[in-house]
Amino acid sequence: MKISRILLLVALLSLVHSFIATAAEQPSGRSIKLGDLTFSNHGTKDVKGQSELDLEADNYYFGPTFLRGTPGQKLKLEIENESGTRHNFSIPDQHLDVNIPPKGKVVVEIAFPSSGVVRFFCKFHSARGMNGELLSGDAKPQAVSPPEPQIVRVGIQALGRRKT
Ligand SMILES: [Cu+2]
Repeated sequence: MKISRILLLVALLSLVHSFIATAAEQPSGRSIKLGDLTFSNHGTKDVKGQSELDLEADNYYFGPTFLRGTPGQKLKLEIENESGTRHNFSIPDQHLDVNIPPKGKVVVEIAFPSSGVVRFFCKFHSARGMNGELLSGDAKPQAVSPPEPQIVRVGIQALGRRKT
């Protein structure tokens, strides 16, 4: 009788413990792996209906890391570099490759894809997890497949390289 009660207690405790462990893994700031790439995860932000967003660039992440918008939505990003390190914001398909000087700020305009996800990254620190994604509609963060040949060019070249 006593032993079974102890066993029950042990079982309960381990259940509680695993629950706490799972909950503790949820906050942002953890790295997640999508395909071959590591993403320093500093959260997901829903920007549907917004035209502007402040994005933080720091060592070595973008915050928020994942932006959720509607298919085709355009968004002006004010990217502020909080660090003393030079960073970069690149989306090759959208002709974006902009350096962000230490403690500096740049403004770029991005477009959400018609479906799925588009990756953005710092070309200097992508290998250290400085990656993020634009998520269209209900798309989940996912590994990005190699560029598809049928990608439609969005006419935002002129807006992409605005200098401050
Ligand atoms: Cu960087």
